[in-house]
Amino acid sequence: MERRVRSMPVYTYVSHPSVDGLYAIPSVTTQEGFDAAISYQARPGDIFLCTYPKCGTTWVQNALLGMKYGRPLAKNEKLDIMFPHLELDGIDAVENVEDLPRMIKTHLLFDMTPWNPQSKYICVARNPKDCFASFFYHTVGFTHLYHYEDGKFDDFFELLISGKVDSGDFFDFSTKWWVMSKEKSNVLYVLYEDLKYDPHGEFLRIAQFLGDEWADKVTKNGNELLDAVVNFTSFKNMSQRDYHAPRPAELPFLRKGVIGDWKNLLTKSQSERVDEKMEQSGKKYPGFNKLWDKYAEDLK
Ligand code: PPS
Repeated sequence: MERRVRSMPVYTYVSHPSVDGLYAIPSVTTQEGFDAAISYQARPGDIFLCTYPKCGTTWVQNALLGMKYGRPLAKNEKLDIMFPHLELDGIDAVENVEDLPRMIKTHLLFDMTPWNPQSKYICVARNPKDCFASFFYHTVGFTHLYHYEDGKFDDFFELLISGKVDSGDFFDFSTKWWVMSKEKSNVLYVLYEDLKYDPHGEFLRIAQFLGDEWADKVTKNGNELLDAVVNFTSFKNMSQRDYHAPRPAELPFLRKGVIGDWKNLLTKSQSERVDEKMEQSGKKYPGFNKLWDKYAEDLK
């Protein structure tokens, strides 16, 4: 029998007052699960890692856990248990984290994210073109979630550019968190590309944002822990571990981890459409469209 090729990944669609129409989330979640997740009451001290998918979440999760425990994740420890994904792993997984401060991953738009002025929110953003390329391979590779193993980039690009993928629109997500980082002292905005060029500087900035005790801890004994965190979260070292299995061997979760890989996937016209979206975002949120200018050479 001939296998049916899907033109769309499989998603669950949920509603939320902050979005027009429906919002796509991975198919393992239901509207009830989603509603329960976003009803989580953020506590003082909670650390939220707020990312659009494929922008460096797993990297920074490992770094934050490294700062918390002073060591890398052990082989028998599960990232999703120690640092649960709110809307995917559910509210119980978050409540079950006993060692405080709780660290919580989310891809939710700002208006959906549980808010507490005494929680901390770290947003990691990446240039949209590399994010889009990574998101395609993510969706093709997680067959049990999306059933999109035969997906074509040209089709998926149309979903990405119109915000119809799971976790919504890249530009809605990234602009709103950027604006909040300017307005609220408990929101920090970090670029994936800055992490690539200066992991020491950026992880120190994250530690300082979390508070003096974190900064003191990572810089003690001549930056001992900071150096260790940079080392064990290098792409090479993190690649020793199988994140979020099962995935096809040729599409590991830690795929390339570079700046500018989009050139191998997006056409000139797709690239120009992303540039156009950036320009529009800049008109609405002046400065946002300039965030990646310093990496223009790498991104060309
Ligand atoms: S997810 O599924 O949303 O949690 O994915 P996320 O972790 O945000 O993003 C995965 C991409 O980040 C790259 N990555 C890294 N790059 C550099 N250094 C390190 N240590 C690192 N860890 C993860 C990973 O390779 C994915 O990007 P691509 O471009 O697909 O390689």
